[in-house]
Amino acid sequence: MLLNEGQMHLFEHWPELGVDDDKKRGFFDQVRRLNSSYPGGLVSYIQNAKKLLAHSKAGKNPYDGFTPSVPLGELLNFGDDNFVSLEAAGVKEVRNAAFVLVAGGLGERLGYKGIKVALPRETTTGKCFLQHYIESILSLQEASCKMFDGCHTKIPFVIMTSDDTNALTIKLLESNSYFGMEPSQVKILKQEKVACLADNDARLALDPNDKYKIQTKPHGHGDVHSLLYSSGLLEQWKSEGRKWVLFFQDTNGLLFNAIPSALGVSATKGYNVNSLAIPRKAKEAIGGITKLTHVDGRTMVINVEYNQLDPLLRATGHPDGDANCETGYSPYPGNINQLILELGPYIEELKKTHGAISEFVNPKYTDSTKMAFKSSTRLECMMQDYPKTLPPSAKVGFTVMDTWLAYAPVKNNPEDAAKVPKGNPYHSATSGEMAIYRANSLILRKAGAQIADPVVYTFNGQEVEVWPRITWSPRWGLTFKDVEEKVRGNSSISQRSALVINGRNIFLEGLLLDGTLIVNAVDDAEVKVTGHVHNKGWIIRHVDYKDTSEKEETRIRGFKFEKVEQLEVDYTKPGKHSLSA
Ligand code: UGB
Repeated sequence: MLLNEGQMHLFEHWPELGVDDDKKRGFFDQVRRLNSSYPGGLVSYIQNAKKLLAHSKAGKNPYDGFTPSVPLGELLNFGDDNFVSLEAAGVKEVRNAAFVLVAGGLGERLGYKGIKVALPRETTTGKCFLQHYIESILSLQEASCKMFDGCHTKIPFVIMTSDDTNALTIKLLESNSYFGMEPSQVKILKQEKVACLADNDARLALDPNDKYKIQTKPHGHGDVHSLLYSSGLLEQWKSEGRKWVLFFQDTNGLLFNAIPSALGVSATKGYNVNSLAIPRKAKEAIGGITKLTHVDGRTMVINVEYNQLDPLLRATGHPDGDANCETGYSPYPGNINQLILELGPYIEELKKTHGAISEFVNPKYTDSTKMAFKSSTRLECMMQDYPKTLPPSAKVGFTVMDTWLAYAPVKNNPEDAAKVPKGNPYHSATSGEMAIYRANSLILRKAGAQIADPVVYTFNGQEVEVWPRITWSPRWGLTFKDVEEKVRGNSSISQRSALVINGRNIFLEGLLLDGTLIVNAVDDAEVKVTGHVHNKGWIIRHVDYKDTSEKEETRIRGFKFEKVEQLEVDYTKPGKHSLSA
């Protein structure tokens, strides 16, 4: 098979039979794995690569013949009646959902040594992203089941890992008892890397350190579709009556603020595909959701990656390319790669494609003749390209939400973040954490509490707003209505304060907080928090990212808390309690 596909070079250096035979067997083991993990096998991979490399060399634009225009979608306003009713519809529906986290990426842009889902989402509680995601899913499960007598569903949670993240992800789950989720609810699907390509003829590259091994690199998050298809999980979910599959990325600490209402949109609009989006600044490094109309009449609503949107616009009569409009934002909403797919049509589509997703190749050529590569390349694919193969009858929509509510990923290292043009988001560990406090502060404000204005600090060269450090466990404030019901009377929180709400039935009733307060309560305890809490609190200290005496998690955010004084109360017994300070 390899010889037929022009891969003779892989064997040219092989010594005669009897020499290195075990290594040769190892080579074929790897070939077998590469063959079975790609839809259509290695022959398809090599043929696809030849085609895409030829297009790349010829400078062919994948969007040739397409004209972009601004698509129509759902625009939500946090906290209004429509938002609240969509959240209720989403919570009701979530018992029929399954969640899929793509966490196979190394996070090269962030440069963090560990896995990204193990990073603290915020350092007031120190809870990591994975813990927050699992607690959010469990809270949604509980809230959804409560609406239906006798519903005991366990929402499935799939994590896609890769060789780079698999062992550490399993270790994180096992050493923390799956953060309270039943281990049987969690399924790990490991993506395989794909073969590297050495030249324009798609000759496979050998590993520079091992001539019996083909060099491999990640294929991208688009692998999630073929893995789900081949795992048999989709059919299993269908037989259990499930209706929705929700995909999300590794480090967006705000994501679950958006899930109930977005799922509500999918359910009420009957969307087969619903992409979550935010207002996007022109040139921001997130894809733009675009309507593409082909000269032959075909149309699709699809993410166009940030590096392709600008040339596409320029080539189709928009001389300014990817530019902000009068709103101060690009007219193309930003894709945050959180997708909600309707399970039935998804399965039907995957039966046709087996999960293969439209691919691309991005070789770095040595010069303009495009005859040779600086280093080997490979085919890549993205999960948001799933709609590309859908028929025009498919209902493909999107939902735009406020950025402060829905999106604050941790992708960039401090040095790169500091270079982000002013006004564009940093997407760093610093901004990711500060975004949690800002969102929680704004949500509490909307619920009627008085929250002090933020002050501006500079950490690791990034100017950020520092709001009171307010956090709560997902079971406290899953939806805006939950929060509204728990904020009663006149409560106020000063800028230097930190508040941790850890329990389901904790009510803020005329709390005046100036300092640090941590309230922990078991589920059956109903706690009224009132009165004036004043203490020295937690002081924010700067940390330089080059200071290796600090932990990497701390250095990349550029600050830490000095815990000078706090009030921490634990309610471990059921019943009514009052914290009247
Ligand atoms: N991932 C995998 O699971 N496997 C892989 O092989 C690669 C990644 P990045 P990217 O939200 O700002 C995406 O690297 O791909 C996981 C969208 O394409 O963080 O540059 C990885 O673990 C873009 O349109 O992002 O850009 C992580 O969870 C825009 O929405 C996820 O895939 C952008 O995200 C994303 O990987 C964004």
